[in-house]
Amino acid sequence: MKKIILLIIICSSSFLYAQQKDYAIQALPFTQVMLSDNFWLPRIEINRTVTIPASFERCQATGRVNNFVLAAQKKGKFCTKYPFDDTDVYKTLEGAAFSLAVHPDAKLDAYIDSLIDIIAKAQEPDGYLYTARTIDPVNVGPWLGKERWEKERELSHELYNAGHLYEAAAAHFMATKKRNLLNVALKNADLVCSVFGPGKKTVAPGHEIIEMGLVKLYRITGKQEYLATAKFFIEARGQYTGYDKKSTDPWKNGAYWQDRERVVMQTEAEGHAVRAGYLYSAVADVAALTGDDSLLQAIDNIWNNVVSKKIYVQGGVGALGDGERYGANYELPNASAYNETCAAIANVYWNQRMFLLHGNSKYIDLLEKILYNGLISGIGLDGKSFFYTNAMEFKNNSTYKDVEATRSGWFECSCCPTNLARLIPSIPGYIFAQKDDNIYVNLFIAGSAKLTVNKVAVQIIQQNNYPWDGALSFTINPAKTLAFNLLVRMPGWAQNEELASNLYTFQNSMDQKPTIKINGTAVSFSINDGYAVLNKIWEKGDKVEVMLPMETRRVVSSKNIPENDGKVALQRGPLLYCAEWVDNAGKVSNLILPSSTVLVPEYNAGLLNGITVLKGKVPAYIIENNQQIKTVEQSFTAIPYYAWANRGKGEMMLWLPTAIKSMEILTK
Ligand code: FUB
Ligand code: ZN
Repeated sequence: MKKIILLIIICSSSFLYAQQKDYAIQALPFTQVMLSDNFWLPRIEINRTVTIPASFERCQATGRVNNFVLAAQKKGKFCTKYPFDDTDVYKTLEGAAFSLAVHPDAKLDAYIDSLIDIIAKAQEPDGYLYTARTIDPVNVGPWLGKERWEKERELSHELYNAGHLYEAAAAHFMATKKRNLLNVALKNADLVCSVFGPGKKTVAPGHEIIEMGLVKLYRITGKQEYLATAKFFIEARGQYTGYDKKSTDPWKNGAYWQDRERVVMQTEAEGHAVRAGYLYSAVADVAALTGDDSLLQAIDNIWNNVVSKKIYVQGGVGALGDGERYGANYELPNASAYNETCAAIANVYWNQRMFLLHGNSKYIDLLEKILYNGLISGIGLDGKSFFYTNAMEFKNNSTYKDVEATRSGWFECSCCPTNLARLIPSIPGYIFAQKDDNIYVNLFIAGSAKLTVNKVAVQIIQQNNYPWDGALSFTINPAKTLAFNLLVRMPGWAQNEELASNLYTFQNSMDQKPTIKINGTAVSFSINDGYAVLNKIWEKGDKVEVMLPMETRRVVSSKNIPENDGKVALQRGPLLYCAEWVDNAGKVSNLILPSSTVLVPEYNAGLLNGITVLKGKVPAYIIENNQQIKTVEQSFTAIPYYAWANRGKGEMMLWLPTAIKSMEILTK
């Protein structure tokens, strides 16, 4: 009897610990939000019915699943290319679990269980799980050391694989309450915690994500050691003595792995952009859970650096293909822009966490920009074709090998498709957040949400035609009359702020301002940290109507990016636009968009699953008989950037010149 009582106390105190410090604001889980939205619901459905099944098929067909089978048998040869190929199975499984959480599907559930069975059998008795070694530990590939963890700092991805396993396990446990994958993850995490830590092995994981994964396991179990090990890995950065700190080569000075300096000393986003995004997300988690202000200060500084110097206007990060990494400040080339889809995903994770820490809408403004532009450009409208890189322009004479103009079904290194498979079903979890009796409405996605305020159930119904229309309606249905604050995000773009820095600005300021009505009556409101604060004793059926002025805006970039001089980008609401060949007489690199051009938005239900296009007349130069340069007036159509490359291969430009400055004549 005594034993039982003691056990209960231990469990509940660790649970309590987990509750002591955390994000001040909590996101409303996606399982509490039922979408009816025309923009996102079809995407989530395609993810469920096309992307996830295609992804599982590709994991099977390419040998990724077979690697686990071989590891269980301890015979054969690792049959794919990269040691992190296990993670494609984990990520797809994570997406499938999220999907299952809101869409019960016995067949999928059983398939997942069968996969988990295969994964569990590949785990070594002490918890180690990494098929690239287990299959044949004597003959390992070049990215692996002879011993476990030996090349973790550089290339082996042993802890990266573990991190994705934990993320998948946490999702699967949340969705099904089954412990089959969770037990595999916990056994692995226990091994990791027994190997790494103070007085044990130290390493700055070569590709971050284990830190975020450990935090998720900590939240589920309350086991302090998981959080401590996540913090240990973060603090291990900047400690390795083998780098040449004077070198400017990021692989020699450690910057590639965010390992040049201790995290608390870092002020700039550097190195591999996906690694960086996962690190900053984990730093936010650990700062929230431990109250470590020095960590918080570091990510605040790094965030400011990204937003003011290292991000593309469509929200992409990681400008350089060489190392898939951040460039120097203002190094944002258009012709060779890399912008890996996974980096956009990592940046969504990070910005959500920054919001949960600070409660400022600027983080959600950026999250929205990434989500509606540089992230979903990564997936074709068919749900099974993907961009690994997200170009800023594609010209017919482009010679940049990394610039993709057509999407592919899969890649040899297929991190992006499987990362999308897990991100997309979780999107409803970014819509609402709550701190006590403050309810934040962050994203304008139609549907119905269930919350609890002071123990009273509240339903919020969102209706809108966003992002095409700025008219938003919210019906508030508390179970009984109840006072709380409804904090509705007033996007920067609706208030003349393109981004929370001067990297990109709107060329002209807009006179219209957002307006709000409650039950048909216009109300005045104050804006606090970017939110309209609506304080009221709410009654069932109360209706809030928000009007966000949605004009077509021209965006200009800071003089610090000289190649954007004299060019504009087009934005309407949260969407950035681009000109694509197919709508513009087969070519776009010959178009000029003077400031006098009037652009008219026009909704076209039959185009690209329904989009608002921008139409106008522009000058285009054409060359006649290889002798004459002529300027003609031509119809111009711009489409949302995310929708390009769904109608064949051809030119695309996001930044458009406003005048002809000079012209190159072909000399051969
Ligand atoms: O290294 C694992 C993944 O492969 C990275 O996150 C991607 O950038 C790709 O290199
Ligand atoms: Zn990727």
